[in-house]
Order: sequence, then C-alpha cells, then structure tokens
Amino acid sequence: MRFTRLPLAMAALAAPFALVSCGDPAPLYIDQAWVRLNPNGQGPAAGYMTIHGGEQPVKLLRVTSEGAMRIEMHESIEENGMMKMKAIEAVEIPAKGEVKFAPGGKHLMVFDINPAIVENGKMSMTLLFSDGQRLIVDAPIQKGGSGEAKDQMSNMATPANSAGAMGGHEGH
Ligand SMILES: [Cu+2]
Repeated sequence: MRFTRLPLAMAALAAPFALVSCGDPAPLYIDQAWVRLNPNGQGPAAGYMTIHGGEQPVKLLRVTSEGAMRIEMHESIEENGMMKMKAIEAVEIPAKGEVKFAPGGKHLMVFDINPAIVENGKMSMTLLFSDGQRLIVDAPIQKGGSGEAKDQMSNMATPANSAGAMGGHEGH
C-alpha cells in the first residue's frame, strides 16, 4: 500500500505546471459569474457570467445548482420597443469565442434560491456542455438594489401577457 502514495503525490505536484505550459489547448472556462436577487424580494433571481470557448465549439446545455430548485436559460429580446423574454434550449459557444450572459441579454433565471446560500453570499453552479464537460463556477450573490441593476429594471417594460409559462419573471 505504501507504494501507491508516491505516484499520487507526484501527480499533485505536476498539475500546476501542466496548466501553464506552452502549447496547451485553450480551455473552456467561465468567469465574471454573479447572481442578482430579485429586487422585488419575491420571484426568481438572475444569473450572469461570461463563457470562454475552448478549442472546439460546444453547446451549453444546462445549468444546475444545489442552491436552487431550477435554473433556466433565457434571452431578453426587444420587440416593437418592448423587452421580452424567451427560454433558450442551448447556447452555442464558438471555439475560442466569448459568450456573455449579461443584464438585458442572455441570462439565467434562478428559481427558488435557497435562503441559506443567500446568507452565505455565493451560489455554486454546474454547467453541462455538449461534449460532456461539466464546469463548476462560484457566483457571488448581489442582494439587489444597486444603481445599475435598478436602472436596468426600470427601463424594461414587460407586457403582462408575455410572461406566459415563464410567470413571475420580469425585468431580467
Ligand atoms: Cu428571464
């Protein structure tokens, strides 16, 4: 048994160097993830992030979190001067490209966020991609009411009848 310890230790030491060596393929990764609680107190929170494509194009298929009942991918679109939402099934991430989930565009709709993780200040999300990769990202939780977020909200006039099956979700 004692002989198994050494190779494991060496592998652990080697890992940091592998990450920075030249010629490594560009990794698929996520940064600038954050969650904004619904300013109305009730209703779904919104999640944002930037996804950086790797060597191959992939699709983001699903986002999950143990801190929420359900996460949907949505897109805000302007139609006849009105902001509307639609659910999106998958998001293409071009090779070495960049896809932003940001206020006014693509966003995550986070349903029934666990109050305990809100208290904790961050939500861990798992992103599932079409090539089988699963990436985990920690998103700090912003408790809402900040200037920019509020402006965004007030500029959005969502007609009541556009909510449809995505009820209770305005202004993301
Ligand atoms: Cu939405």
